[in-house]
Amino acid sequence: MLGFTFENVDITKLSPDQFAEIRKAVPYHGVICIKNQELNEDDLVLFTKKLGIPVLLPEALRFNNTKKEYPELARVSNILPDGTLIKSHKAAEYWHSDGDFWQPGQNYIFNLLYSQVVPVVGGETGFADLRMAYESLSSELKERIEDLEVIVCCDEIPDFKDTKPEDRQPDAYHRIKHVHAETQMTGLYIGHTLAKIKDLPQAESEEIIRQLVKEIERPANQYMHKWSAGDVLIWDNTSVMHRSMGGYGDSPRLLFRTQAFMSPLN
Ligand SMILES: O=C(O)CCC(=O)C(=O)O
Ligand SMILES: [Fe+2]
Repeated sequence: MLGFTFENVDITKLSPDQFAEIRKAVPYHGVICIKNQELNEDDLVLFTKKLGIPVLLPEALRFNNTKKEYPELARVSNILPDGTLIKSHKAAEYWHSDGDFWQPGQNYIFNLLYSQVVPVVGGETGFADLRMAYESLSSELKERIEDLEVIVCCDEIPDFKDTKPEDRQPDAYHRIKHVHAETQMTGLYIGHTLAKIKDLPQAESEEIIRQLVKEIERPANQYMHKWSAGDVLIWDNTSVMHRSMGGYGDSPRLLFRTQAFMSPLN
């Protein structure tokens, strides 16, 4: 169920049926890969606009994308636009859902990540299926989390450290038991591994999150994507969590990312 690969398609020249097939596959498979694409910035933005409403993140969260004409793009890379390598670069090496800081419903966000430079070692992106993680909970734990909510606070998200106060969103409360509006599948939703549970003492909140993360980290619930140049990955941040698996040392790695606010299909 987790992951699906499309080959022999060009995302700049999809028929309406091909586009619909790809769009529909994302929430069910959690993450899909489209191989061998050759895309420029305009292609990435155009395709993202077909998916939904592009997310415009504060400048600090676009990382080193300095191109003002493409505010939809983030540069996920250890190479600066001028070619300089950022030594010992580390980012996103913890399980999270992008867009968890948006309010419930608004957090139905697809990510698109396009690979241009693949490191010679490491650099995989990991995915964890939140539906499989929910299914693997004990019945006691399912019952325990039934009505619980996580609190996602921008101040606790590492990427927000360089943003301005006005870039921060109000705290978002999300039900941990998440029924997907489009697939009707039930999954876990915790946003990120340091999120706190509403109305619970710190120690109890941490203990429940620890038990949930144990299921998310079960290898049987995961897929590790080994990048090839030209891969486009699209994932649903409410069906899967993701993280960089790191391990690329100072080997160059360059990916471009866009995000789209999605509306459930009828
Ligand atoms: O670098 C990666 O593998 C993942 C980065 C990430 O978390 C993202 O693009 O949202
Ligand atoms: Fe991310």
